[in-house]
Amino acid sequence: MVAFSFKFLASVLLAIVDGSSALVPPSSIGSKHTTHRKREIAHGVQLETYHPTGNYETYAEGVVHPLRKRRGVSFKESSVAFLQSRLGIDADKVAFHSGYENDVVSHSYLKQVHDGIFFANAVANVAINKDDKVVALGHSFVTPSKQCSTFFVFVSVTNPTRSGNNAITFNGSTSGNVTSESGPGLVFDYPQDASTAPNTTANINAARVNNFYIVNSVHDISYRYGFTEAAFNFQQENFGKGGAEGDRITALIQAGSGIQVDDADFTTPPDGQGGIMRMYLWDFTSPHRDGAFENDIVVHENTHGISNRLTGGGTAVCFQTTEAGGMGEGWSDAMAEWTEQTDATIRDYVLGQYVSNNPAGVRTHPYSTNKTTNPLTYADVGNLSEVHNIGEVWANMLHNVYAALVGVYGFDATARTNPDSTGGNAVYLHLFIDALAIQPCSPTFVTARDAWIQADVNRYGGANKCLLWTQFASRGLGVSAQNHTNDATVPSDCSLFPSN
Ligand SMILES: *[C@@H]1O[C@H](CO)[C@@H](O)[C@H](O)[C@H]1NC(C)=O
Ligand SMILES: *[C@@H]1O[C@H](CO)[C@@H](O)[C@H](O)[C@H]1NC(C)=O
Ligand SMILES: *[C@@H]1O[C@H](CO)[C@@H](O)[C@H](O)[C@H]1NC(C)=O
Ligand SMILES: *[C@@H]1O[C@H](CO)[C@@H](O)[C@H](O)[C@H]1NC(C)=O
Ligand SMILES: *[C@@H]1O[C@H](CO)[C@@H](O)[C@H](O)[C@H]1NC(C)=O
Ligand SMILES: *[C@@H]1O[C@H](CO)[C@@H](O)[C@H](O)[C@H]1NC(C)=O
Ligand SMILES: [Ca+2]
Ligand SMILES: [Ca+2]
Ligand SMILES: [Zn+2]
Repeated sequence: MVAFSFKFLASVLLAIVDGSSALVPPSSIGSKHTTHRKREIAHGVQLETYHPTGNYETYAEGVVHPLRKRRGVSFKESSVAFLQSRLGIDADKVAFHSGYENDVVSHSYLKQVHDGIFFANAVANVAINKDDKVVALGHSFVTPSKQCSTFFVFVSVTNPTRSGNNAITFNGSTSGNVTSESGPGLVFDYPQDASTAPNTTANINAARVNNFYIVNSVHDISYRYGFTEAAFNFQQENFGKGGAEGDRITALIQAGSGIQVDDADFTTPPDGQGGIMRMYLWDFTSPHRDGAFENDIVVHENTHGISNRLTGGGTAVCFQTTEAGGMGEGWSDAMAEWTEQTDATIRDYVLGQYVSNNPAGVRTHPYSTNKTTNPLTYADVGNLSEVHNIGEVWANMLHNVYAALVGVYGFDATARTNPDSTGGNAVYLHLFIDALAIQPCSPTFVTARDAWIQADVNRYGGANKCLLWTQFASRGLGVSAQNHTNDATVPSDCSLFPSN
């Protein structure tokens, strides 16, 4: 979402667990940001949810698992055996939820079982590299003193106007009229007339086509970097390539006939159920402007689906805490920025300038490597409670990482279609996607940083270790950062690395 939190339509999750019951004691990260989230579920009704602390360990080149010497063992069995041995629990307490293998690691997403009952948010993820060694373990397993329940309310995804395998776009609502607009030869030429109302037939058609195009572009870019069928993406058909299908994105243009203004949102149900993007009109100008024409807002919304699906194995329930929800906003802004940078000159980036008719856009600061232009650091998170504000801190750290990678490796204009590119923008997007898949459920700034550094070991042999540490540390997320207290230190072997 651009202006308010996300996806509570899709999932209301109650996880009631005694804080002292964690199997492995929670780490010293003490702020409620990392374990709680308050949200309004009806007018005046607030719900505070608790989510077990996500413990996270990364192992650089990897550690052995108990089944490594046996032949014919699947990565699923290996990951279950590793979790059992690491936590000292029985096999019947662990169930395999989902998993897949990509070009650098295999991913297993596990859940805790007790007497055949699954624990909401008591999950684990294990990544095993091509050397058959475990490189990352995230878990929030708990002792079975109290039970958790999960409830999902789903909106049901069927009256097409603009449809394809990855997206279907409607005017207003899914009960909107069915019109056929594909011209001969698949020419989609629907010019916008910015001087007339956004809800003229011409402008609605233009908005639909633009939104459809951007959603398909995001599908194709993210697919090439690892958000595939097996990695729980959004497609109507999966062509036998794994994952659950029937879940393309439904995009509603001028949702609710454009009555709501100045916002956009995205609902992410689990893999196999379609994502819903709702775009609205913005009333900063006359005539009003349609969010479906602001490409970075479309990308921002779409990226909620990507981050929610990649983290935790397609369950889409891993960003429930305040900190994780905030970081979700950050990943969305960062991906939007990635699609808007066009060359090796790293410009400050501002989201939402068109709809707001304001060069400052809809965030508090431009994303910038300049600490005067954007002074946000990790410590600010402790003082922030609104998810978009928290997201700005994370997105700005990622902006700095992006700038440093492009500074070293240059910018490759083919990166959108060429994931084998060695350009800094391609390296960045690989780490972005890879890290989402190996980080724990309920990620924090600290665990998400660790996931980036581990992702770099997995794919690039750790070539960017010092670059990454230096950039995170420059914004307070150094080696000893915790509990929203800044730390600027980098590992000792990185101390001579240039900072910018
Ligand atoms: C974390 O910070 C909060 C607020 O500053 C403080 O109340 C809490 O005691 C701290 N926890 C730890 C473990 O340092
Ligand atoms: C739906 O569109 C068709 C033409 O595409 C038109 O004949 C019909 O009247 C429309 N229905 C409504 C309710 O607008
Ligand atoms: C366009 O929106 C205006 C209100 O903003 C409304 O009065 C008008 O009826 C709408 N036109 C169409 C074609 O829906
Ligand atoms: C869009 O939907 C509104 C009602 O939701 C309808 O009045 C309008 O005619 C539709 N416009 C187009 C171009 O389909
Ligand atoms: C950072 O931004 C400030 C304020 O715009 C400007 O004065 C300063 O020169 C900038 N620093 C660099 C290194 O560009
Ligand atoms: C957070 O707020 C407290 C109290 O207003 C203030 O003392 C502290 O400097 C703030 N921290 C940051 C990083 O802005
Ligand atoms: Ca899917
Ligand atoms: Ca823009
Ligand atoms: Zn958002």
